[in-house]
Amino acid sequence: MAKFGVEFVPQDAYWKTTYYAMLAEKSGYDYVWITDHFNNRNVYTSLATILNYTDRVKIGPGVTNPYVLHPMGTAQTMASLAEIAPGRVVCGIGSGDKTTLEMANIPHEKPLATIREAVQIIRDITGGKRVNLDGSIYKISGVKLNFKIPQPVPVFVGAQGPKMLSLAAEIGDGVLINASNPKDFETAFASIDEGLAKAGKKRSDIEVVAATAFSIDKDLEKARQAAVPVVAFIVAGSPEPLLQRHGISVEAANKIKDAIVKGDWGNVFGQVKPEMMEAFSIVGTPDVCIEKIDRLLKMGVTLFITGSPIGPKIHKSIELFSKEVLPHFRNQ
Ligand code: F42
Repeated sequence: MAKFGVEFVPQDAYWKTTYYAMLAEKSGYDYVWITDHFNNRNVYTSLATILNYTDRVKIGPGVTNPYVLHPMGTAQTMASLAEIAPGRVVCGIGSGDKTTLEMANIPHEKPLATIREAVQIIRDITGGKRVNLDGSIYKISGVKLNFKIPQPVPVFVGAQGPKMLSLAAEIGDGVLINASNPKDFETAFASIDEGLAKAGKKRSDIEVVAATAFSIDKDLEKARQAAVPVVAFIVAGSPEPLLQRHGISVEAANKIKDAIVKGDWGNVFGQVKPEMMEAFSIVGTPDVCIEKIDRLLKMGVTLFITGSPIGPKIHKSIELFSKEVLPHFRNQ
């Protein structure tokens, strides 16, 4: 049966994100993911608070990165969280937000090898092993936690590019794909299958996660308006081949980027075209959302995430999703 997750950006005070997470658990979601960006609240503080106020839902960073926090630190934090809530903690890790890393003058070198070794370190340390690694990135000797958790924390790898997608499938317990349109999943599955073949794994050995830009409301226009700023940022930050895949010109993307930089939001709203919304979000009434989610699940997505903005009012959209979308898939 398909699983469902929700992603929160901890841009609000901790109690608000915790309240949303409690609501998501009550509404029947299986996973809560908290994004990790320096300018927002700390992801692990948010996760610890949420764990104390929830009982069932699985939670994790979606996603942290090995450049700002060394994977030993990530492993120690994940193990500590797993002690609070055994079996409910998962670790999402990706190569990180280039802009922030540049601002901190942290070299973003060799992301593939860095992620490969980081995943091994997190898995081994949370699995209670003494870690000795003479890697091309990390050299670690004799590191071990002096407390134990029942099982290693599952590691999901956030990936967009073909090589990272392949690596994520090869080494991860799950692949977290930031995309909303079937075309992107078609391309992603080719890389995922390559990675699985390398590791001698099957599709059923991993979770394939669609981390979508999602907005639901009974009023289609309200759902759309809520998603426009998110789609604008995605278009502005997308590489050319991705824009090309969706028939969006670089000039159109640059116009949006310029308007964002100038803070000219009236212009941003004017420049975000229907084809951009279609390419980079799932937006609509419950019926429309069901149809689009169904399509991704039929392609092989096993965990669907309703990501930012979720809807014009987060709590109302979670309730609407729970009442009118989730039952459709739970009763199948
Ligand atoms: N990033 C955040 O900072 N915070 C978040 O909360 C977050 C959430 C999130 C959720 C899902 C998801 O899929 C991604 C998410 N991200 C988040 C973004 C993530 O951190 C990455 O920025 C994003 O996934 C883009 O990275 P990528 O997977 O496309 O990989 C990059 C590095 C890439 O260019 N990959 C290429 C590819 O084909 O996959 C390979 C690049 C390559 O070959 N590099 C060489 C190497 O050896 O690694 C050489 C590079 C060198 O050093 O010169």
